[in-house]
Amino acid sequence: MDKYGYRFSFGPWNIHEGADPFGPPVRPTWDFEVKLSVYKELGFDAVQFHDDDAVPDLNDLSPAQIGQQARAVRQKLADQGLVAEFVAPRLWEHPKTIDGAYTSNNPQERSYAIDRSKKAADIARELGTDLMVLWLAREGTYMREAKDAGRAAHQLLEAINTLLEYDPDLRIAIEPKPNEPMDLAYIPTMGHALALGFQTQDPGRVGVLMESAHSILAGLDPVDEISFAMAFGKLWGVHLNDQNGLKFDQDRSFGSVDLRRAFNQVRVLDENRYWEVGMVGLDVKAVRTQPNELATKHLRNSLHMFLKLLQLARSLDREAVDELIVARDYEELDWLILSHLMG
Ligand code: 3MF
Ligand code: MG
Repeated sequence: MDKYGYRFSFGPWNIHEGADPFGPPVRPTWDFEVKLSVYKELGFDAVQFHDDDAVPDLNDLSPAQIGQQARAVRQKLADQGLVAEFVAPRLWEHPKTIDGAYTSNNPQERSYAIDRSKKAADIARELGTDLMVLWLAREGTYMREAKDAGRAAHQLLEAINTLLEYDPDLRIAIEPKPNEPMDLAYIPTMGHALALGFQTQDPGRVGVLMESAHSILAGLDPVDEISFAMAFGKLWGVHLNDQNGLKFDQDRSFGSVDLRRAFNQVRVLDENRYWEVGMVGLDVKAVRTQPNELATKHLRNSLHMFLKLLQLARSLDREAVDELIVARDYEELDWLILSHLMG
């Protein structure tokens, strides 16, 4: 399979059990080792981690034990010819993160969040990656009056500065999302994430990760979110997927809802030489109805979709596009793109 220099990744959570808020799991849990064994055959190169995907129950372990377990995972990756792309601190499940993590109203809970994030940075180092992804899951409110958004911005800034200081090699990519689990999140879009990054004490080490579904949930076009971040050299990761309108976060297979939107995401990534700066992460989940033994096809489909759309992006008649732009014949441009996609 020719991947044109692109590297692909997903996280262990992308082979999942199909639970939703109204029903229990419908598929058994795959052992981590079994998950690792399918990456290569599906065409993937790298693994994304939450800190506890790599080191389960890390809150109960000493730094030495955490280091030891992370090194063992690194060996398992190497055995499969894989590498780690990033580590994300899981700051949304523990009881101490119920009111947010860095923006909790309780100072002990805020310091728990920082300590946990430092452990995630240690794990990243042991796994051989310098990249931390921050999905700020519970940094927001259900009740607007419960927190102060301005204070929260400073708490987030302080937390990121603390991590940058803690590990001078660490790069941080903020993954914005407007809602779910919170009603309203403090860092909902690329613009918010970039603004926060530029305010830190070392802006060169803070970038963003764009997830298609998250942009769509914010009422934005992931294509422009990608371009905006890449205009400033800040797109260090993507979570490509798809989303049918403004609902819960669906994590549908890439391109399965809106082919043209997916085409344009690939087109702008490629025009900006994304393969030189980051991996193509596919944050997709199999729909709940998918039988267990067939529950990796969403990953296969998403990767193949990317590569097919890449060919279409590269075979687009750019001269014809430019001429239509000059003539302002956007209706003909519309037809050219649709015809190109339909083949
Ligand atoms: C939530 C997400 C998360 C993040 C992951 C890494 C479970 O909507 O997209 O996936 O991507 O936690 O930051
Ligand atoms: Mg994601």
